[in-house]
Amino acid sequence: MTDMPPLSNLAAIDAAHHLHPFSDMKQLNAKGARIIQRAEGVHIFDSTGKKYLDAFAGLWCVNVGYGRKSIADAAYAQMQDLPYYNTFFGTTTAPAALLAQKIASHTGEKLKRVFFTNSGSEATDTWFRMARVYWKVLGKPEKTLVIARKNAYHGSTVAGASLGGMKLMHEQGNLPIEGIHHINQPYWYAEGGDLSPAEFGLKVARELEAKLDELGEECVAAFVAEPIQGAGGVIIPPETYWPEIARICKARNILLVADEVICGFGRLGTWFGHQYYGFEPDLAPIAKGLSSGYLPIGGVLVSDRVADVMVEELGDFYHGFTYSGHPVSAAAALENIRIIEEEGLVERVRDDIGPYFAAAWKSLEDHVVVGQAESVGLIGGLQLAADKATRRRYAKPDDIGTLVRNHCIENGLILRATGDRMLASPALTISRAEVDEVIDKLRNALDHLRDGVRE
Ligand code: PXG
Repeated sequence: MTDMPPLSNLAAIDAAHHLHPFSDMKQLNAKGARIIQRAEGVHIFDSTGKKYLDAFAGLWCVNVGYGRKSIADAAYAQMQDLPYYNTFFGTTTAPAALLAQKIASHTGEKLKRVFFTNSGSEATDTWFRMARVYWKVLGKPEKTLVIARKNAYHGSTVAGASLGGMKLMHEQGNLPIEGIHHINQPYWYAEGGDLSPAEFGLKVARELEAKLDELGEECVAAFVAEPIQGAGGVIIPPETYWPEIARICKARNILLVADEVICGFGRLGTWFGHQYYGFEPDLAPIAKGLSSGYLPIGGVLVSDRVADVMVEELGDFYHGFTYSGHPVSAAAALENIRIIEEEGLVERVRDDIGPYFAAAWKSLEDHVVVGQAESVGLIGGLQLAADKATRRRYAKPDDIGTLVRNHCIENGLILRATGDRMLASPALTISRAEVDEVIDKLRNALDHLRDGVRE
């Protein structure tokens, strides 16, 4: 960039003018934001030159790693040819059409169409409207309610925050909006009591059935869940959970929506999270790994069941964004997917680096402050515990997670904490040596917790 003010001034400029998402601005301004300047592979560098291993792939999104010149080149070339045109009113562009085709080549038999958005949140709002429209066209306009889960994350728009199960978000802005109901999450460690994980998986899945009985399935449009909850703490459901959910949705005739924003594009060692768990959603929002975050783009995968009704019977769907299918974002996403294919990154996660990461992550379970270390592919959740034997948790979970996270950051490792769970979600390109470094640094932070915290 030309005309950059000295870096020393940037934090002050930022504090004066920039309001950040999910941040206590008073605290942040007092401290000054860390300025991230450049990145390469799995590493980011701040303005002091400090290097960090980013085991979180930005925000669960940089699946192909940083510094991919070919994605920059694809965007640059597209910007010179056609920087923008819309996909409303009878037009399309080559990148948008080809990207839709490319995505459909990885989705299995029934999810053959895509509606483009700019983000996961917009994808949430999009499927939410689609689901209601679908039932209305089928002559069931009363099927409008949506069942979601506590502690889920589906974005920050009004529908996204409402469908999400985050209490703190609901308290800001009088949410959830009407027509949304939440059931419990499959978080065995904290909520499973004396049940085995398998028993607990069935029990929470059957809460969907009970909720349908209570609301009347003739009033319910859909159930939505992340295959693995991300922001909620990498909550990996027991194996019994998804088959039962899929069975109930089918038996009770409601749409099943899989939020693939984090699980999509290779993270679980499959192209999509529902493929890992072996079920078929009717709708599936995507974003993040679709472009590895190089440019904003998201979308909704639409099954034939829903798409056929929308295409053949609806007429206009009065919905869309100026930048739906933006040609430059689409060109970047196409190149991103080409890289995933060419380098076999999905297979690498399934057969090679995923199993390596799983063993390394699991090894942390021998640590006295760790209750459970679980992972699938390259997503890991580490439960901190005050007492392993009884699954007793620390009294102030947020403080504990923050303490471990801050220690990691000081040591040059970026991980995320949700309460007392440490979360990892590195680029699919991470090497074995880099996985070892993540584990060493995290273990060091766990030692710090063990040595420093008196209950
Ligand atoms: N669904 C899921 C499952 C997500 O994880 C969204 C939808 C919304 O996507 P957009 O592109 O609108 O942000 C997300 C986003 C965190 C964190 O702290 C997670 C997300 C976003 C910001 C922070 O873990 N996930």
